[in-house]
Amino acid sequence: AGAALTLSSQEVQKAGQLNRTKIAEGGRKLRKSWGVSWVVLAGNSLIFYKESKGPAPTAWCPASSCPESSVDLRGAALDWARELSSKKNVIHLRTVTGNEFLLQSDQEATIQEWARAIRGVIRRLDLE
Ligand code: I3P
Repeated sequence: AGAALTLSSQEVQKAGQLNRTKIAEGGRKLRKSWGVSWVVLAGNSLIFYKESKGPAPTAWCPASSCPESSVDLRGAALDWARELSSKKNVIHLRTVTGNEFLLQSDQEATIQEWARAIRGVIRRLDLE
């Protein structure tokens, strides 16, 4: 949880490990490449931290030195992705800029909690 702790200036609503792949960038389809990410929902963003590939593969690298990408949830859309993957428990996130991600967990309850939390942020931003 080191990555989340450095985000003290923003409200961390949820953090955890998920399987993740980006499937579109600016509306252009990408080749799927599933990987494990440390995902943090904070403020108006979903932030992805890559798993460390260094000598201690079980450790998450510090946020300050870790490649990360951040998704602005304003105007985003979240759906279940039953037709976009052969995996189960997959959600599909689309941003206004045409970036699309699939997020997956083997635990149905885990992905349901993430779906609820992300939808909550999207709804809050829709009302602003
Ligand atoms: C892809 C890989 C993905 C799979 C994807 C395949 O093959 O097996 O795991 O997505 O299916 O194309 P490759 O490694 O050769 O790129 P899912 O696991 O989500 O089904 P898709 O082409 O039907 O999206």
